[in-house]
Amino acid sequence: KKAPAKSTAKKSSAVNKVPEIECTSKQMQQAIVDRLHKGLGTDAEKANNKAWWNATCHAVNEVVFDKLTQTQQNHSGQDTRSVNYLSLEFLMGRLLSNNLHNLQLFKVTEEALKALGKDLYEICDEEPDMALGNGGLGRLAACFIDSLATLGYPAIGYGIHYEHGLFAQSFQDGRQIERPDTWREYGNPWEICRPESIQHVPLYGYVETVFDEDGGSHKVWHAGQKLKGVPWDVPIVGYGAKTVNILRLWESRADEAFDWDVFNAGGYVDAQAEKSKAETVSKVLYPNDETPEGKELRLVQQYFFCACSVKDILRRFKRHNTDWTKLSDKVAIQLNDTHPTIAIPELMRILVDEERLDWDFAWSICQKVFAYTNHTLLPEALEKWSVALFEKVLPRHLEIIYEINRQFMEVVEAKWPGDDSKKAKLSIIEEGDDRKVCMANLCVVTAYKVNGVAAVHSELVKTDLFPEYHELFPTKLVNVTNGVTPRRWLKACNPKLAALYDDEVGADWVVNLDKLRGVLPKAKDVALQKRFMDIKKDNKIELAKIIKDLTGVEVSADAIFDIQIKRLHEYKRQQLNMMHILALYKRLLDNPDYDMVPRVFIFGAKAAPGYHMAKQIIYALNKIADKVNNDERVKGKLKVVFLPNYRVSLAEKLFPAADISEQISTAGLEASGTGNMKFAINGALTVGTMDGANIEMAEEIGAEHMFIFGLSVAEVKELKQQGYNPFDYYYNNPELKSVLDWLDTDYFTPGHPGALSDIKRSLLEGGDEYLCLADYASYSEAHLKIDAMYRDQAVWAEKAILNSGAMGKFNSDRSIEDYASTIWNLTKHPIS
Ligand code: B1H
Ligand code: IMP
Repeated sequence: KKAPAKSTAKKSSAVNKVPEIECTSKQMQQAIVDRLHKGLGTDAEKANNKAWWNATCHAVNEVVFDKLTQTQQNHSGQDTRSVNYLSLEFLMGRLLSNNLHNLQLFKVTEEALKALGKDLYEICDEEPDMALGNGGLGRLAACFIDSLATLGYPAIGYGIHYEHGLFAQSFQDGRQIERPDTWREYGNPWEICRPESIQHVPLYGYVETVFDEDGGSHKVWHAGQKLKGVPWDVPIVGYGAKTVNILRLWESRADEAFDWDVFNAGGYVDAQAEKSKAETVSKVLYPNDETPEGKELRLVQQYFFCACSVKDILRRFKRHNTDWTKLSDKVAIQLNDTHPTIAIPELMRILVDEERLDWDFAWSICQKVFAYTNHTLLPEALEKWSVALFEKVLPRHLEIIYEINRQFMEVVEAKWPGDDSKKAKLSIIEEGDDRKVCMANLCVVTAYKVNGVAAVHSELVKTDLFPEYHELFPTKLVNVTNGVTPRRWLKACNPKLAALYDDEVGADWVVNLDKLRGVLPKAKDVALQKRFMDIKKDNKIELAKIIKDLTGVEVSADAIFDIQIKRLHEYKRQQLNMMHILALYKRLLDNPDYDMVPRVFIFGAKAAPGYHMAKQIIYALNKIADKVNNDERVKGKLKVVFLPNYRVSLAEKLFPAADISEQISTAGLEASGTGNMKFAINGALTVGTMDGANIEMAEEIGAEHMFIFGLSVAEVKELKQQGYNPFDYYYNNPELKSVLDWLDTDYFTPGHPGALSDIKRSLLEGGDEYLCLADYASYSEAHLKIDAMYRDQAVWAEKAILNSGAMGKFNSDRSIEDYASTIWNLTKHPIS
């Protein structure tokens, strides 16, 4: 047995503990009705739920804006050091319920709406998700800004104000259909437009060398196009509502100054075309999780938002400072993956070309300002831009990168004299027919710290991804394990379990998740187990209704709810889950009395629109679901549902209702995972590989309380080195063989034999890159253990409590404290 307080994580001390907003239910009623009347020009009789939602948000904003102003005045007045979190993605989800919880106004508002004949939960369901992100990376950014505000750190999130977030997904005959997301079609109450802080962004054009009178020279970039960046601020309310930080999102518009030229030349229509071209820059989020698009528009998006953000940061700095040596005292810029890398040469350009600082001085500043988080080892995810494209879009930045690289190659030469292979590997410019700029290399060369997102990932960053850089800069590469905010992912999404924890360990677990350890010694307590399992059952009943609504499939809350929700990617191995489902189905058909605890397999996943195999797997799962769910021979023991349009708001209904969490990536490929944490906090047991944060979860929880299976990172490497042959497993495991052969028939796709064959082909002739066959037997065995354990509800309840209670480390407050102390050197500025 594990000793209890095993977490070595530092305690996070939130500064915002005491609720201080005085607001009675009557006052809230009044504020909401007022907003209906005076803000929306309607009344309680006419208003639909959307209007009630809008009015409630505006009523809440009256409190939020006040706190926002206080915080911003305080930070600005004290000229505090702040962190600037640059991210192309912020997957915020809905804000009403979360803001109410963080303001500690949820109960009051619930009562107020009840008195007005409305249900707060229904009103919250009206809110469209703010889906400005793809998956884990974007949601992590959202959890981090929640924690930064909760802990009282001065921080700004910078991103893009996409008109369309991640596409909405539906299914047609089992195939994924993408539709544009329209989160702000009718406006959004949470954002404030700030035309007073507009920025101007040059693009394209050419670079001129201007010779100075003193014999020196400097560069002038003559832009071919100019964009205007309009900032929209979303207030980020910390728990306890003392600190309200901002998320600043840039929207692109045509620059009027530029348009006028065309207009005056008689080109009114051309000017309109320019305008709409400018607006496409922030039009849509690229939907490729893990596989960046090398398209011009994406590079323009990246530069546009970095240029706006860097200028905004410098504008604030210059309000109080003239001494550039102070920039790194006041400003930390965190690059969320390589997507905002272009901020580095942009800062250099401004310092050298515009502020006319000496190159070496400017470079020393840059090296103290930027830090970079790496989120993936997948080779296809490492961003590389073609030099030709760079030269066209950002000619001056390319020159700057060349100069950074030239100087860096001297460092490499000094360390490894004459070693050209080292230079080729470390160079920011990849040579070849199509020369490339390697963004990760530029980040590592510049940043003063580079972090991975879980212990194993950070080790692999040192040993496999950047070993030479690690040799060169031995203290640069560090780890900060990911975390998730317990406000959204327990308190708001699972109110019943949250209330149980309030009773058991005290309500401040919400700002100190380690407190949940208080339930560990009571894990065998029958009364606690009953409350815990009753809550789980209630949540499953709720989810069963949603499943029925969305898919028409009836599922029983007595079955094991076995859930895999995440982006569809072959490395995440939804296809392994699928193979096991087929095996169960086969067992049930071969033996009508096959003894198994009824199981509902639940999926939610979007596939990148251009990712063929991912879309095939969705299709296969939908087809298998159709067949299984309508087959009476399985006697209701097996159900498969694929919920359409997985998104944050749906995730909030799934995590609390899960018995089993599927975290089954090939070891070494999931950098961290954060869904794994959300499941466990809500009392699901994990079936998972020793990958990413699963490893640290096993350290905290005890591996014996999880269903760990499959090859380890070292074993994966060894097997690949030996030469992996999936056919060895295919021919040696008859169940596996028959399952894969099934995919060649038209059993699941009547009239279309072979419609699923390419999945089988990629697992056999294709070489099974992600080792599904190698891990299959072990996975299947883990599921037998799940089945056996579930039969003893006391044991299951005990394990569920042990999982949830041990998750303190995976609080994003702890992650932020780690960043603040090891990377940002940031101090709290509590707002009184
Ligand atoms: C993660 C991405 C990502 N890693 C490129 N990398 C993208 C890469 O649009 N793009 O081009 C988008 C996203 N996302 C995820 O980050 C990891 O796979 C997870 O394991 C990790 O938990 C998450 C947060 O660190
Ligand atoms: P993971 O890949 O299982 O770690 O999932 C990461 C987190 O990202 C999930 O917990 C969700 O909050 C979020 N997420 C993943 N995929 C999607 C998606 O397609 N839409 C919205 N959110 C997603």
